[in-house]
Amino acid sequence: MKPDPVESPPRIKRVEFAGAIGNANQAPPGDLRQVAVAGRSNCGKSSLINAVLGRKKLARVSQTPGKTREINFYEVNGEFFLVDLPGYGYARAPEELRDRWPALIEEFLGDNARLEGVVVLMDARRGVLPADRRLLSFLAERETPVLYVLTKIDKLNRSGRRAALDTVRRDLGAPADQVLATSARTREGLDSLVESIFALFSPDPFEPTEAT
Ligand SMILES: Nc1nc2c(ncn2[C@@H]2O[C@H](COP(=O)(O)OP(=O)(O)O)[C@@H](O)[C@H]2O)c(=O)[nH]1
Ligand SMILES: [Mg+2]
Repeated sequence: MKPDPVESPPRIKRVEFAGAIGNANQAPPGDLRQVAVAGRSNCGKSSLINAVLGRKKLARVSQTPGKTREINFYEVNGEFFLVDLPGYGYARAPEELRDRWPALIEEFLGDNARLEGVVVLMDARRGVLPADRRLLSFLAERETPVLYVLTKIDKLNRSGRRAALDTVRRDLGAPADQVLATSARTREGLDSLVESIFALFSPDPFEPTEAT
């Protein structure tokens, strides 16, 4: 038997906008498996998606938070969809929209056989807020794998970072390595995030596995 080849980390090589849906009853733009990205409005979701997918303006960085109500699908390497969910919990959104977003999000996430996991973004300076808890308990009930990601970590100094990470880990009861610290601005943590996203698909579906 040949020894295992040294594995290079998975990379995002090719990204295409695949389509958008406005409600959870609409079909996704294909059968690929999905990893969704969720977070409060203004948590830095668009910036992080753009930074991770390596294309400026792929996901709109909004000057008017809370406006995006669609679910956008980005096809990555022709292998899976990164799914951009609407931001939730924006205090100044019109009431009927504010109430509808969580429903849209929960309908989409709740009954989705193609969903491999959800990346939940939280502003590092704000930590886990009630709307995040609602989403996280919803996902926990369904045993959906979750990656916890702090955003805008560049805004904190060293001790602030440690405090933010400790607080979130304690709040979530999450093991240390399940909470990632990221910055779209400095690109800190983005390689780890990409690796963690690929790791949601296990066993590795992107390499041919040899029968043993
Ligand atoms: N310092 C810093 N600011 C960020 C970062 N990511 C986003 N922002 C800022 O946070 C605000 C909201 O970002 P956006 O990506 O539109 O958030 P979204 O509403 O969650 O999509 C904008 O003013 C961004 O410039 C980051 O990593 N570092
Ligand atoms: Mg946005």
